[in-house]
Amino acid sequence: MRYADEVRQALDAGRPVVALESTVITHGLPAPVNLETARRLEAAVREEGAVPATIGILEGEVRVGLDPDALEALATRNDVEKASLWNLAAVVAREQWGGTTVATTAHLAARAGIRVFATGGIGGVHPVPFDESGDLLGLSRTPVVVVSSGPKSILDLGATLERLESYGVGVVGYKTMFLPAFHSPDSPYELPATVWSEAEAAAAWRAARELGLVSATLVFNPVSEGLPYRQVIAWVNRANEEARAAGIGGKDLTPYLLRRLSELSRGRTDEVNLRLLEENARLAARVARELVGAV
Ligand code: PSU
Ligand code: MN
Repeated sequence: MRYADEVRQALDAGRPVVALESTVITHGLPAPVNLETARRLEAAVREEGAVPATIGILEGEVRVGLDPDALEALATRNDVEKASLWNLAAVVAREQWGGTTVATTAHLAARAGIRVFATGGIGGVHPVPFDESGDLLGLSRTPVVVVSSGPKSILDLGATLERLESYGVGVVGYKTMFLPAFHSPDSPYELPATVWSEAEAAAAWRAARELGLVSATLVFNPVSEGLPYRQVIAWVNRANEEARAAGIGGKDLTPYLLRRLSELSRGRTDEVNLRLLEENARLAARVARELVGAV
């Protein structure tokens, strides 16, 4: 693992650091929005007084904090693997390039001593049988704060929430009692707990450490201006049917569905995606500041 100087110095000095994932750059958003977004997220973290550490794999080397050239290379090359936990070691061993998923980024962040991580939406249970994101089990054994806008809307939200309960992943809504549904700020699914401030979110993470829990603390942050839940569900159902008809599955399913949603909504889902990514980066930075000095 190689650290950017700025990240290394911030960690050594106990200053707030926020990890950012790279699959959203390499497989989630289309070019050139992906690179612009990656830069904007780093700027948002800085504006809130923390140091951004985008995590990715360059020629088999895990980088914690990417310089502008590295970020651009990851965003523009077409030979970048989607590095989930099951192929992470192989990508490193074979000296390949990789965009790290939520589970992978969370693991690497925890290993680097970074406590807070921001993303758009976490993976979960797909409506097709047996396709369940490695994010779920991964987050059950990785002690970091993960700020997201809920499970991605392409998923079975009810099943995803049930699975988070089964795996004992810590879940709190940020100023909401209902599960945010990524592109929509709400859904009918009730959450087990709510925090009303950054300080309360940080306190939940501290309590988890004191209790010896190993799971992540998921902070679900509803997007400020989203799309109506019913409308998103209609697009999602259609995209899922198309994926099934076209025989698309496995690791290609999530990128395919996100792109289809963007087409069906004429870009409105992308607009919301960018907004929530930035809002999550900002909230994560504020939570990281609350955790300064915590053990
Ligand atoms: N959220 C987005 N875009 C994405 C992802 C999340 O807005 O591309 C990525 C995350 O990296 C997440 C991954 O971990 O999709 C989940 O993929 P899968 O369902 O194959 O585990
Ligand atoms: Mn999958």
